[in-house]
Amino acid sequence: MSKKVYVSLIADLIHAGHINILKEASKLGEVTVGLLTLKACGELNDIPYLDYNQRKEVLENLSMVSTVIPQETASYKENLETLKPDFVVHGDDWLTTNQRKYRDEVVETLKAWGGELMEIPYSHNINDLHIKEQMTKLGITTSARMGRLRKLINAKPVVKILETHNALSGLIAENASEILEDGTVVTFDGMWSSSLTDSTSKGKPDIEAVDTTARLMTINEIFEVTTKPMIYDADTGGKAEHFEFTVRSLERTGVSAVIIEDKTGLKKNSLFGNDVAQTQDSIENFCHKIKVGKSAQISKEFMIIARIESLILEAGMEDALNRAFAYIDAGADGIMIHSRLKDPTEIKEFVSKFREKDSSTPIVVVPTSFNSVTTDEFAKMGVNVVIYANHMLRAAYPGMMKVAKTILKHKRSLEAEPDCMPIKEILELIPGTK
Ligand code: SPV
Ligand code: MG
Repeated sequence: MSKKVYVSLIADLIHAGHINILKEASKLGEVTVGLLTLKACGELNDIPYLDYNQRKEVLENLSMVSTVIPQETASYKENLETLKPDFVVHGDDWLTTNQRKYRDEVVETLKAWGGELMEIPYSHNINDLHIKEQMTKLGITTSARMGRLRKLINAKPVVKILETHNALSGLIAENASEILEDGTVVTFDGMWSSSLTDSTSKGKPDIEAVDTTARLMTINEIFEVTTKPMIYDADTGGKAEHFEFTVRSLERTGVSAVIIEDKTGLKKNSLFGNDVAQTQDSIENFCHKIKVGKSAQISKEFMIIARIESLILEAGMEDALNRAFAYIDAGADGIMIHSRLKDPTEIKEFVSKFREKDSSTPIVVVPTSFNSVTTDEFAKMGVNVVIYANHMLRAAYPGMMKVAKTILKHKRSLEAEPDCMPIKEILELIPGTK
């Protein structure tokens, strides 16, 4: 009887490196590919462009592959224990990456029935990451960018979004990364077009005074130099008749989601709370606006997310929950629950009560005030999207003001230099400057 061989793959872009591994694997016996599901890919922070069935179809048509089965987690353990393969075949690259823990688990698991791990020398001149980097440099299509947010929400425990108010802050959201203590590389998943920071950076108040055309100009500048998905803060969405057009314009531009808040009249920023006069819309009116938006939408991927201001305006938890379910019934694709308290208790209470009745509708939070909660904690609570809504602009302004005042004080710029980026660095910051 031929030996059983197991190969685990994402197989988004099949290249010579994969073919080499599958060829070697098929020399050992009958190959079963454990194809990572979207959730499993999310655990590895590697979200494929192609969906599961598209990837499966390619693999099933390769002569080296006998069977394709789903691998539901980044860990191989469950599939290995069911299949009990004689061999697992993998590139030797995982010895030095954050996948090392899965490798060690494979070795341990195989011991139970005397299976063997075969490691094939990694093809250094060709790998997915490099190809994906090259593709990212070429940019992204409007529809691929738009659809990406839904994929990320489905795949990842929590989606991290950073505020952007111009192309430069867009580049930060695109490129900023950090290596954590356990070796995991973390990045932001997408961008937030904030009404507060887009207005502020144009020197205007956050009262819907900057019109949609001007807001879209900012987004187009950001989209010229980035590939990540964007969530758009549309304030109240304006009149339902106008919101229809906003939805179409956002879709055409490639924005993934719009958030509208259930306020009416002259909108003021939520972080003022009841310190300024603000009125919440009726459930009926707001549901009508959601319905109009949903029927204006052309693509399947675009999302309309309803933002509930009940906690901001001290209308109570029950009102917030009633509204959430009414807005979902009207067709909202997600809920944003806002709070301006430092203490996250009311947010936690909302999420847990909401999740008792609805386990799947995405929940979005903007933890500007309740900033002690980590993204991991939000994920455990049942939150899907966390938006850091204003930090890039709030970081930039004090730096600029300090330097301006230092120049005034010293009647020259010498003393301001330590607070400025060196000229050589700014010249080389953007590739293609030379
Ligand atoms: C924004 O960023 O403009 C928002 C979030 O709407 S908040 O400022 O918290 O209201
Ligand atoms: Mg806003």
